[in-house]
Parts: sequence; C-alpha cells; structure tokens
Amino acid sequence: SMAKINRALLSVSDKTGLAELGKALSARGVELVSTGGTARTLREAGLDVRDVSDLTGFPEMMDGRVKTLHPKVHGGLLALRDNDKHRAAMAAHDIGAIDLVVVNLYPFEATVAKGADRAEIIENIDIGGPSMVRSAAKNHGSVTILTDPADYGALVEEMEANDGATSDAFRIRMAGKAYARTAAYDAAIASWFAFGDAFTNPLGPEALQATPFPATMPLAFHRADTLRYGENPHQQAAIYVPQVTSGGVPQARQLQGKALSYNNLNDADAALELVAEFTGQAPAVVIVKHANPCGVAQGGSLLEAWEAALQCDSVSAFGGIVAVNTELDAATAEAIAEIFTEVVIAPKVSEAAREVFAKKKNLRLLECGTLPDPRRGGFAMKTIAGGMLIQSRDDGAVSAEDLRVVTKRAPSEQELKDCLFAWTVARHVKSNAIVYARDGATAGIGAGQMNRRDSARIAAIKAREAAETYGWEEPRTKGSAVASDAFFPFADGLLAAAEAGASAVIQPGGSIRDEEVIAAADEGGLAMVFTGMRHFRH
Ligand code: 93A
Repeated sequence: SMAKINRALLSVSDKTGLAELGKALSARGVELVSTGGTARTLREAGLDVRDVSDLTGFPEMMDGRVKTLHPKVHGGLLALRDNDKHRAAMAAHDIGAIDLVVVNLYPFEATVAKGADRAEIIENIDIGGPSMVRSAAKNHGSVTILTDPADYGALVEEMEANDGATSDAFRIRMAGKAYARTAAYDAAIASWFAFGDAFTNPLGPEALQATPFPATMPLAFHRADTLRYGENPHQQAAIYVPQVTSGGVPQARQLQGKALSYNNLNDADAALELVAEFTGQAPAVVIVKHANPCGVAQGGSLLEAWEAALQCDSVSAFGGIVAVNTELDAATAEAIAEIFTEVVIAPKVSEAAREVFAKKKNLRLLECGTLPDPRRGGFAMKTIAGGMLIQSRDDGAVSAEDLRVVTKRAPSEQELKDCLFAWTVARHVKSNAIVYARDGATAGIGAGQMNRRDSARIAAIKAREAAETYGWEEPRTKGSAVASDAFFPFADGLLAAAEAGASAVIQPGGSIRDEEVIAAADEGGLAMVFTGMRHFRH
C-alpha cells in the first residue's frame, strides 16, 4: 500500500542535497522537523523548519549527545498506525506521527581515517542517528527511511508518482539499505575497538598480535563495484573493500580498456603482490595466468626483464596479466603490446607508454601508485561450506642469514641469489610449487600439482619447450637454482630437479626423510639450503 508523508524528521551530518530535498518536501506541504545544524542549513535555504527541541520539549543537551532520543521522536516513528492501542498511546502522550526520516550518521569512519585522537573518535560515535534509522526502518510499513543522499532524487520521484506517498517496495528497499548501513557502522566501531590503530586496514597489521580473534568478527566492507560476472559467466559477483584501505588493485586508477572482470582483479592482485616483493629494487616483471606466475624476471632494463619473463613460458603468457615494479616506459609497452595481454599494472605509466597502449583498445591499463607492502599484516579469508576460514596473512620472510646450508657444497654467490629469487617467486605459486631460476629469471614454474615430483617435472618440461622455441642449446634449468614451497617428502622430487640440471636447491626442510634428500643432493653435487619456513598457498 501507499504511505503518505506529512511530517519529516531530517538530521544529517553530510548536508549534500539537503536544501534541494527540503524544498521538494516543503513544496508538497510536508512539515519539516530538524536538529541544530540541519535546521540551520534548511533555514538558510529559506525553508520553514520546526526544531526537534520544540517537538520534544527538551533542549538539545550535553553537546548534542542527547537531541532526538525521546519518546516523542521514537513513539512517532514506531507506533503502528492501524493499532488502536498504539493510537491511544499517541493521543494520551501527544505524540505525532513521523512519516519520513532522513539521517546520515556522524562520520565515525572518516574521523578514524584522519588519525583523530581517542576523544574525538568517541564523540563521533552516533547514538541518536542509528536509533532513529533503526526505528524508522522497523516500521517501514508506514515510515520511509533515507540514509544516503544518493536516494533523495528517487524519493522525490516516488512522491511525485504517488501523490506525496511512497510505495511498499520503495520503503522495504530503503529499510534494508538502512540496516546495512547501521550494521556496517557498528562493525566499523567494533573493528576500531578490536584493532585500534590497525583500523586503517580493518583487517589490520598489529591485530593478531594485539588481540586474539574476536568471538564475532566485525567486517566493515562496502561494495566498491558490481562485476559483469564471477569466475564463470553463470556466477554473479561484486568487489567489496574496507572503509579505509592501504592500496592495491581495487585502488588503482584504470587508464584505459574494458571493465575489469572478476578474474582480471584476482590475477592482477596475484601479479601485483608478487612484483611488490621487488619494491625499490632493480626493474622486475611478473606475468600471471590463472593466478599463478608463468614468468618472472628482474635485472637490466625493464624491457630486458620483460623479455626474460616472457621466455620462461611464452605459450602461457598469451592473454596474461603483467605487473611491473617501476614506471612503465614506451619500449617495454611496445614489447608487451606485441602479444595479447589482458591487464597491465604499474606504479606509474609514462605518457609515451600510454600512447602505445591506446592502440590496444581492450587492454586494461592500471596505474597503482605505490606498491602494497608484501610484509604487511592483516588477514586472509576463504569461505568453505557452512563457514569461513580466517588466517593471518603469510607475511613471513627469510633472508640470506636465515638459510642453513645442509649439503657438503655451499651455494655460490650467484646460486644463492637465484635461490632467493626462486624462493620469492615460489611463495606466490599455488602448491605444490616448484620454481627454477637462473640469472634473475624464472626458467620453469610448476604449479598446483598434487605431488611435488610432478611439479618439478612440469616445470622442467616448460623449460625444455622454451629452449626449443628460442633455439637455445640447453634449457635454462641447466645450472639453475630450484625452490620448493614445502619440504621434499622423498628424494624423488629433488632427483627430478637434478635431472633437469638444477645445481642448487632452496626448501624449508623438516621432512622425516631429510637425510635421504640431503644424501641425494650430495650425490649429485648439488648445494642445498633450508629456510625453516614453508609457504603453502592454495
Ligand atoms: O549525539 S547523538 O548520538 N545524539 C542524538 O540524540 C542525535 N540525534 C541525531 N547524535 C544525534 N544525531 C545525529 O546528529 C544525526 O545522526 C546526524 O548525523 C547529526 C546531525 O546533527 P546536526 O543537525 O546538528 O548537524
């Protein structure tokens, strides 16, 4: 049914569109009731407004902490219009019906984000606003609730179409939106209590060290965009981001190309997270396919790094996602543009490089500014049937000092470098991960196999194919370093790597058959180091 609007209560922190809405309501003969600052704005627009203190018979008090928390407000919102007892109560206590509430809340999230002190943050916890929002939304059978200036226009249209009333459908839709807003608002407050300063990333850095996982996990995310479809066309999808974020693919500026798909976002994230490992270092290029790197290289010019990355697995690179760690120049852009590429993401893209890509209308070009900190804390989430798994991010790291040489031969300086490079890549490859690297470039990547030996073999096959493609005498796995994301449970995986020509190995160690694996390495003259840390990724 239709619900006529005779009286409106407006109380907004964000005054966007307020005067226009007030005028439209006033023109329809709606009585306007309002709180201090909101009333002032409406009066400045030349409108007649009744102060809420006049309605309640109480002044706004305690620095505004108590202004609308009153039975004359909440009775007017919650009373069932067709209930005799409710009507009798309204008459007995001189409570008038309120048919429309327009509220947006104290800017709690923005106050935290700007780094305000505790007292200011506490003062920006809105109490009266959410109370009115929830009362009005509960009684959406008769009351219209607006919590977003973006909906003011729709309300005016609704009233125009229905002789000053709103439809059930509209009120129900707005009520749902209202509860989503108060829920997100309280989640933001709860996140701040749980995570304090780490709130700048609500799933933030010190969170885990500071507190155990809260009994209920408040997640204040909002929808940044709806996506055309999900991982497959028959799936629906959207992207959600925290209220305040630290930067990543969702915050990157898209310079050209079609809208990013679900898979584009997922792959671009994988590429960016890996290339961010090389922040501030020599030029590096990552090519990703289906969330796994299929070529990574660092050193020389960016163009040289691109060429070396492409040579790892040029077949898989077709339709890939490319991330670089430094400003993208025209020469590299030209080379990338030669093969079909879905997404290119860089901290910065030169004017000349932009011109190169302008010819490739569909290519999605993203500029992300600074790269995310790969060692940042926070959480990683995954849904399972009937629940959600949450773990702290894999922000562990090993450096050269942490490595333990376990073979007779210690790795040479170059082997050690390649070991660490391969290790860095391997942690970004789906398990079981085997990565061969030589001279700062991946020579073969084996991903996502159910046993480690197969990953080692697949990576070697790719290296052999690359040698055929480029007419090299031998695959680049000859004399390479090989990284394994978890320990070799048997010697077979290591033997497969030795067969491919690897001369150095980096792996966590810790298998009950370590001795067997070390003996096999010694026998083949390989140098092997243990990291003591594993990087499963599923
Ligand atoms: O401090 S409050 O929690 N106490 C209240 O009774 C109350 N009523 C409305 N904050 C309250 N509000 C909020 O004031 C509204 O949610 C809105 O954000 C703001 C509007 O104040 P003004 O009209 O003075 O700008």
